[in-house]
Amino acid sequence: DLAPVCRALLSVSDKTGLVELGQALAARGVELLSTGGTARTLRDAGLGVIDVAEVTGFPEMMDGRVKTLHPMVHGGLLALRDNPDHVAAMETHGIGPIDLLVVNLYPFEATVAAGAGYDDCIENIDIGGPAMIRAGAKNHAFVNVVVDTEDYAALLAELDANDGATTLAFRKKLAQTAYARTGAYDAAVSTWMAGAIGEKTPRRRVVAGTLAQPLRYGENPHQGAAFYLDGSDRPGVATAKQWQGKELSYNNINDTDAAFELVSEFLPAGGPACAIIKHANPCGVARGASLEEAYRRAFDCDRTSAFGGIIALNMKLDEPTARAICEIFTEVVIAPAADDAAKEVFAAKKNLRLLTTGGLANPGAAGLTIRQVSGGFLAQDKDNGRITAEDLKVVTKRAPTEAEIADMLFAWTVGKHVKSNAIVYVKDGATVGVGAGQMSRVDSTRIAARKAQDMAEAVGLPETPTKGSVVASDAFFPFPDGLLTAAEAGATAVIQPGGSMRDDEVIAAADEAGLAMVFTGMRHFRH
Ligand code: 93A
Repeated sequence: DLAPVCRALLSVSDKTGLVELGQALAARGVELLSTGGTARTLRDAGLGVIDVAEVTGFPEMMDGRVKTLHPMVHGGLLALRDNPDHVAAMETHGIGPIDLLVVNLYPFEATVAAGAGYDDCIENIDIGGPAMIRAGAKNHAFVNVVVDTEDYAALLAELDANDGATTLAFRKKLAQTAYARTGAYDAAVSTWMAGAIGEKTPRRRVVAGTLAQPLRYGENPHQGAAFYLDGSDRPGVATAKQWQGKELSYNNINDTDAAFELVSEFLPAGGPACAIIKHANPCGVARGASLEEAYRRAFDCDRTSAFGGIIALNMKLDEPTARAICEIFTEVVIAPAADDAAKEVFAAKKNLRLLTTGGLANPGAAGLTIRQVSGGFLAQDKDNGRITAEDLKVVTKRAPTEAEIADMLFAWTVGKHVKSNAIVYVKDGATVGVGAGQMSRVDSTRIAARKAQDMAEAVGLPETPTKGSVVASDAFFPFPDGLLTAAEAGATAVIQPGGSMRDDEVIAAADEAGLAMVFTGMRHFRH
């Protein structure tokens, strides 16, 4: 199953390592064919190259849209060398076999990511490249297809190990990688087009990504894992710049994403905000007069859980905040930016990772969330639902105060980012108790209140922080018990979707307890 490599076609947009590869192939006696810019680069390095135009008998035309789309190329890639008919066809038409195809595509994803206009993106959809890749990969019985500059070294090693040939196993591996590339490429085009035409819920979607980074392990050390990019350029963990610290782990990436998506709900115009995440749930979220204060108030919600947490900030990290963060062990800090003094403070903490994103994510933007189930995937629109004070419907005798409304909206927004059943107590723009991921709503209500009480005792507060708080519930209270638990803990106002069969009972209980309650008409399950 060894196939010798005698003739190669090179056509690459990313010229990294091209000259070295061309030299290495030439040194092994391989004939080089190439397209315009690639041929020029090779020739400039003193290598002998045959232009594809010479092979096809056609010039590259239509701004390069048609350069390799020709039977002289595709016949050379697709012909079965052991099929007499194919061999006869090659002889009749003077088609020479192509044993090695080195292609990397027009940088469509990078063009989109750079914010290019519609026409520019269209022009960067490679047609001839994927056609050749798919042809060569189909014919991996004879043809080697290299689509990644990182595979050049492996190719040369393979040639050296097999006296200028490659094994079938090697070519199969290359073919598998090749189809992954063309699949992801078209997925990126389709995803971009959906956005460009404003199609929020396309009937057909492709879920594909390009490998960004193999991870050391997954959620647990015995699980393999990798990080893929979907080609969208929204600020976040996927596009952030890491300034220091070791590589992010699977769990770090997951938690950092949760932290940044949450803090992005709070625009800088509304003042500094900070979210601290543990196991994908917030254990403290707060606004403050300064960023440092926002951090300290978020930290005070649950100091125990905040240890080893992930911190997201909604504005540029400054030195005082950096110093405050360094008082305990933190895994990751993510912010739109960081000033030099803050970076200097962090530099002393070698294990702390600092990520900057260049901006906040837009929580109102459309997107797709995907979850795997055995045998398939579930895909849904991202939960980008947001409400304002105008959406609130007061259902109790007592109407909430302005301050209660502000806190209720804050609690509601945090609750959207807490795993269901989610209960969030908030006072003065800071969470004071978070109940997450319980199977019963009343348990979440109790746990959040108890954690607040534990915190008060640990730091010696005179009363429980939930006294005078508001409480948000991500879905309706099915019975009055959860609401009464919140009232007992000292909450004075409640925000919830409403819509239970027993809303009347729940409203009556709220009135009885002197609570103000509003319905949002929107639910924020997050499982
Ligand atoms: O415009 S294309 O879709 N038409 C083609 O026939 C074609 N053949 C190769 N683009 C085509 N290519 C692409 O050109 C390759 O995939 C590669 O990315 C690029 C290399 O062009 P150059 O050698 O001129 O730099």
